[in-house]
Amino acid sequence: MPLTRRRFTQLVASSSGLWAVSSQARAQDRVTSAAPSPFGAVPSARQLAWHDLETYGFLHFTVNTFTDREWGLGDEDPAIFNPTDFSAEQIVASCKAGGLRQLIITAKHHDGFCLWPSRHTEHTIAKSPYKQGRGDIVGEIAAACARHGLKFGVYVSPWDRNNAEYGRPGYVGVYHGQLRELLTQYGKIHEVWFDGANGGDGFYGGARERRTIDAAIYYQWDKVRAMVRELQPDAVMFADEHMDVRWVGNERGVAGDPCWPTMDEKPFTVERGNAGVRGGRLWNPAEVDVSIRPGWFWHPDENDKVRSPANLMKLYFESVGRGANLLLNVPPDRRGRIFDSDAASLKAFRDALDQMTRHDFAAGAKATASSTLSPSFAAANVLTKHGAWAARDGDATGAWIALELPKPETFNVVRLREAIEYGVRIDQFAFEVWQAEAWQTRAVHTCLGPRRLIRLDDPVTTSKVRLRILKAAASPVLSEFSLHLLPEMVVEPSIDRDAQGLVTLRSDTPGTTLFYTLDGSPPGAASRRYENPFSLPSRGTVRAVAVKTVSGAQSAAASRDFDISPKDWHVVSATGDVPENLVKGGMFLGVAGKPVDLVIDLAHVYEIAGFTLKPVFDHELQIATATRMGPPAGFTAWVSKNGRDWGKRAGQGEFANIAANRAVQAIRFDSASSGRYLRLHLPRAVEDRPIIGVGGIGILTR
Ligand code: FUL
Repeated sequence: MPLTRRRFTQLVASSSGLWAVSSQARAQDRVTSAAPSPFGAVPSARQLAWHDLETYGFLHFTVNTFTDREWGLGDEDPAIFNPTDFSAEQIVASCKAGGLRQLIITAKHHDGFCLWPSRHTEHTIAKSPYKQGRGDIVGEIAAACARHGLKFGVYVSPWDRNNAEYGRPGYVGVYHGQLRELLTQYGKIHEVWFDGANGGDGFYGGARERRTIDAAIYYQWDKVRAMVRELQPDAVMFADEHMDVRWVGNERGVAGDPCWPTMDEKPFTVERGNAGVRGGRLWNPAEVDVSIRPGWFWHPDENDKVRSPANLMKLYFESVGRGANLLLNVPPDRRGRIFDSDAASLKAFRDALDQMTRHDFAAGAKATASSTLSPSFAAANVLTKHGAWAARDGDATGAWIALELPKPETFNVVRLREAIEYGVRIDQFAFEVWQAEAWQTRAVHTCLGPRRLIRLDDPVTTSKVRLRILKAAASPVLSEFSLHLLPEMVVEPSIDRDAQGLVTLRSDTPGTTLFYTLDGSPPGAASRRYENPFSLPSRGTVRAVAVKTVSGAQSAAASRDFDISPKDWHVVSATGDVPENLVKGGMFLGVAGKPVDLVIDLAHVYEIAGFTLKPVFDHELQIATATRMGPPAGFTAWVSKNGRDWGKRAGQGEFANIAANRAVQAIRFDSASSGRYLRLHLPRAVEDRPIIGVGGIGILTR
């Protein structure tokens, strides 16, 4: 409850004994400061502090950075971990310049390699050449965060593909011990990140086998929770479910709309993680984890695939703007620094955001409302940093608050926040502007919650705005209603090619013209203008920009490398439904409980360096199929000239992180083989789902 000025004077006066408060004054005071009663679930103090972070960073850094993998196997030689020019200062300063308020480092990823000298395993930085084995990257990052005023957190993977005892009782003590080291040796920790990826193949001290565990039981979460609470009481814990902060259900950077901060006790599904549960008993808000690059770790061939400032802004509105927090991964490179283009993009995104928030056009407005609970909860509080407007009890659906600005202003972003310490009260609302002598609705949304940012397609000029509550479970309590102008930012176009080899460019930004190049040169308004889909059956790189027709504002360049198109290909055999979909696009589903074997005739002989596999998204399926279907966990591949003689296999491996991140997987063989036929054996789906689903196969000839 906000402390009003009057209450404050009273407290000072009575505590100093100078002024006896009369009973009449006390009764009066109860009326002026009457507070709303909380509705439903409310956040804990640590969750409230977490909500204020809005945007923070992930640092994915380990042996994978040097092996070019997304998931290490656990058999990596620590000697490969050797950043040549590591600088915690550069990493933290770049993240701070990008407005990230906390950094979470992968202290240990699934490969088991510890970035600090853990006493519970030999597989650590102490065995690496970095600082002759005397380095401690967790410590260096923690110290740099403290210097720069950023909060600090740790990711410590429960799944450990290195440890010989993994899957047996012995490892659990190791894991708890490692966690204890992290919680006691590095000062204050504000978030502990428990990754849901669990079990499966690993090195496991040389056993090289598949081990399965029941994650809900094996790690003894009750003990883990108690340890974190005892040693770091202000830290929030992240996990898919049943911790302080939940997973949003995808790694694409998109929260549901709505994205309720509450959940119930039913089992987690990606849909429920994405949308939350209205009226759920638990305060369990969503964190949106996404990388600034296609992968979580730094890969040299993704240096031209860094998200642009406009793309980051889109992510921001689709995560933070829907009340979630954005956990943006910025992976250090092999030097041990944030790569230039990642740092530059992040900084440009933040500069635009700062430019937007710096000025609030609602400042100085006159606020009126359908009702006010008490003077302490006056409508004008929505214009200040503290306090809130509360409507009278019973004034819920149909309540409104209006702002009359000192003069007409032009804006394109509206920021709204419920005072969540009183719960989520608003189900649905409309934002209206006064124009042509009438209220006009500009946006309608379900869920206001911790934060709602409305981004209007075009700036609007007006001197009166209104928020109308279309449905509420309790009288609204609103802590912010502000108006801003986001500088124009044009998102780069998307570039897609269909099975016939036709390339389509698309822009989400209305009023843009698209331009492209095919020779690798930077595209601009003088490049070829995109009118219709064009044919690109063979290999090529398409680079494209969107240019706003009226203002001339230009997007960053989008770039896509295409290999041979599947136009002339043919599926010789495949165990499952609609084999041709493997090359023509669409969905291929295997037979329940069976591996998938498939052979593709590529029509010509190519030097085959690898292949691509497009996963199917669960939301593309009927719910019943989605829970039974999963992308393949791994593969064995062969190449043949005639489709009969296959020789030795061209490659074998896993599709790293395919369950959570449904991006196209690009698999490169150790060496290229010349052939016309590609054969794949896909033994099982992830998470032991019965049916294997595939959204398409491609080849890599470079
Ligand atoms: C996933 C992991 O498997 C990825 O490698 C990455 O760390 C991501 C943040 O979480 O579950």
